[in-house]
Amino acid sequence: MKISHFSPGLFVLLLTISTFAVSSRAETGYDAWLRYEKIDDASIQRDYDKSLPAVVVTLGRTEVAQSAQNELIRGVRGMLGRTLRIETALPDENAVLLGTFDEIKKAVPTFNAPADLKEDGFYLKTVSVAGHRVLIITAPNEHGVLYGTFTLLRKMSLQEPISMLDEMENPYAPVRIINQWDNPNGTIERGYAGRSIFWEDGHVVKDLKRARDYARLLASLGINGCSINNVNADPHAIDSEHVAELARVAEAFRPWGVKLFVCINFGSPKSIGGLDTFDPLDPRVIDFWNKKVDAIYAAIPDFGGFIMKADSEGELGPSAYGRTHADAANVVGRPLKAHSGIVFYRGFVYNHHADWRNLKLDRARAAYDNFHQLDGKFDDNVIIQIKNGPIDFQVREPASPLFGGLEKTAMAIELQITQEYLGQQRHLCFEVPMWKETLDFDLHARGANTPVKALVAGKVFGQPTGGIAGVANVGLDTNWLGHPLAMANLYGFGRLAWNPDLSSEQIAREWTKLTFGHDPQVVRTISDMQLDSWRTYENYTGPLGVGGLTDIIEVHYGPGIKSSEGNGWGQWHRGDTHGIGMDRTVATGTGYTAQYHPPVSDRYESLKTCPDELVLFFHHLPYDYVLHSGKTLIQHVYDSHYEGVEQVQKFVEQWESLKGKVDEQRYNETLALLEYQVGHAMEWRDAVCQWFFKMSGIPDQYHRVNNDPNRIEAESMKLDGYEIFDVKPWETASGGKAIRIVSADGHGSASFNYTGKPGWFDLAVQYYDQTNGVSQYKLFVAGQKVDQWLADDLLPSRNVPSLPNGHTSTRHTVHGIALRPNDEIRIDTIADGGEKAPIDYVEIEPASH
Ligand code: GCW
Repeated sequence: MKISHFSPGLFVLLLTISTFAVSSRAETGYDAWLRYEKIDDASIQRDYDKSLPAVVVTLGRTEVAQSAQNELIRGVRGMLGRTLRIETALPDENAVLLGTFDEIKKAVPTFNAPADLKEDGFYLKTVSVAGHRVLIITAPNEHGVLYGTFTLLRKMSLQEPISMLDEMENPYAPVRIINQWDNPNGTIERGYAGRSIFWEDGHVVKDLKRARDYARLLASLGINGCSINNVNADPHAIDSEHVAELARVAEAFRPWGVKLFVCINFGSPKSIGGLDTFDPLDPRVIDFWNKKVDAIYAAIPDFGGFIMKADSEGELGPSAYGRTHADAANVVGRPLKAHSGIVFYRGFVYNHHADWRNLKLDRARAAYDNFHQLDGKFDDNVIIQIKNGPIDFQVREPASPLFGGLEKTAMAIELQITQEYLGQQRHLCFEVPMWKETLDFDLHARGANTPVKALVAGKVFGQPTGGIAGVANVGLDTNWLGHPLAMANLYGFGRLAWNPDLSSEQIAREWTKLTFGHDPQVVRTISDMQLDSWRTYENYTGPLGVGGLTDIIEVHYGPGIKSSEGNGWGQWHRGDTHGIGMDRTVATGTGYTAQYHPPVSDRYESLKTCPDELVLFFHHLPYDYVLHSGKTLIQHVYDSHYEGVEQVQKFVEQWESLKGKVDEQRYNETLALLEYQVGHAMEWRDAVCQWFFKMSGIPDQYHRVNNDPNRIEAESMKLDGYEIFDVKPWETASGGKAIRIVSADGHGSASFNYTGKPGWFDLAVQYYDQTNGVSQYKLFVAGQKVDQWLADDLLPSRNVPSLPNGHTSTRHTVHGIALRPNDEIRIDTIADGGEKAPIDYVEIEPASH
């Protein structure tokens, strides 16, 4: 027996080591997709040992060239456990050779660079030189060499063959930039993963390690620019004191070929320049911007340029002087041009004091109405940065018609990686399939075959520049974005910025392998979860293109269905007792559909052709309207919300099937988040369904809505130290009411007697976990304490007004409780600070495990 060669002790030891390697190594997520995990497949390891030379020669002397070399050494050491030997000239053996075309040509005169490589593109080619195999990583510029190196390492991490390489890649578009909405005080607008990695206390942080590591992550995807301050810009970010600090960030980015960009405040000439005006046509203002730009370039010679939000949501802009957006963009763009800098001027301009009673007004029209008429007036280093949809990063929007409305102006599409309206990295929501729909959407801007991706890359109307911008908002959380699965969005953004033709499936699978390894079950399960997650989120939040039904006033997280109505923000859905949806038709509505080219305009204008998924974006419809699917609108709302919750419950099961196959730390973190998501999805479902039921008066054909036989409302329990109160908005509590402690000593108790059959059950307590206190909860069954917990979560994300509502509603489930008729179920609580241990209801379900 072969086994007899092993001593039993050794066998046990080997087993322990191998299980240890798979399951219990804690991983924080800091390394993201650049883990360079040791390749454990022996045949692949052998193959790489053979095909990868032992020597690396880097011909360039720049910092970027050095980064490429160091990265190659780091990656190979991680994956193969070997340290490449550095030589300065081609050795008398096989080698990896890194250099630009010019450099390679000198070292290998027979080498022919492919003619069709563009800036930042690269070429991986195995050649034979003096009988030795040389793996060349080359490009027209050093950035391309770095991107080629990362690509080779990604191939190895994906365990793809590398023995005879002959591959060339060009980026789809020149602009591939990240925006961070960080404030100098260290907070991040719409950031859900901790404080800024760049700023603290009004200054750039001293230790820029995180900034350097971030630049490396970005470079690994081919991203070449990053802005580091909020578009709602503090003017001081570019005063003389801060320019010196910005230079340090540029220095941290430089080795990774990432250019620094800064957001500017259009009022700067006045607020920091000492002028009494910021009129873009005033010679003193022109002089201010010229000098400011020169001063920045004196400190940062490779500075990328500015990003500008003007005349939007209270930010100052050219309208103060009756000037145009073109005047504003050009006055800052001209001095930049002398240094090859660019200005991104945001298309996100709309009136947030609009009259909601006027049914002809429409925020969706704003970007096109503002910018279409200025086409041709912008200088060629001005890029109009346009959000993917016409409103504001909602869960489902059509592509912005402005992409098809500018023929003589450079554009970039702005995507939001940070999940502002998509669950704020508490919910799993992989955005790539959503972005793909927009990028691939044919706007028919010049006949057929003019997808958004081609328009923004300048390919349709021959613009020299353009591309893609992503609002990432990574923070100090160790894993960058908070949720262990959320980095798939940053990865996916970068991959699409480089190549928008990649499929969502490919991106999901790549990311999963790089992040969690190659176990086929792990790869399949996590990719499936990611790929289903956006539609799942849409299902339990906002249906049929109506928008998110999210509370739009403050935190943009939980439900708050009427918050969009009756105010000037313009995210109206016009839901009332008759029907819901914005009439954006030419025939009877706001005329928005006319901003699209035919046949797109016709498709949206007519109910016959308008797709269900966007029907409420374009049409106001009665609740009993029958969709193309054959369902009534109202039944679709009910069904999709119940399905959505079931899908999240399935995510939990899918994830649990990976126990032992994913390291414990990320396994546990993700499981906790998914379980939380189930409870919050239920809150969403119930809020939306209750609201639609009340408005429409039409019952759910399957009798689920407002009919929860297993639910005991807190307001119906026996209360001690508690009072009943109306939750606002009403739909965010079951039945509109909940209870909160009012006793002087802060203690409360709520109880009821179980009346059902004996058996095993799960008990779920739906309560509100605010940020302004840590209440204590103890659950007793027939006098026996079965669980206790603290309401110590910071929902949704640390910095919200803390009230019992759709943002803070959360669920605690105790599994496997034996109940007998007449058992008393009691919750004893202690309030803390402003959090009065609020409870919405208890639900008793047959035990799931
Ligand atoms: O979606 C909205 C956000 C604002 C943001 C604005 C914008 C930076 O709620 O927080 O401000 O968009 O994109 O300018």
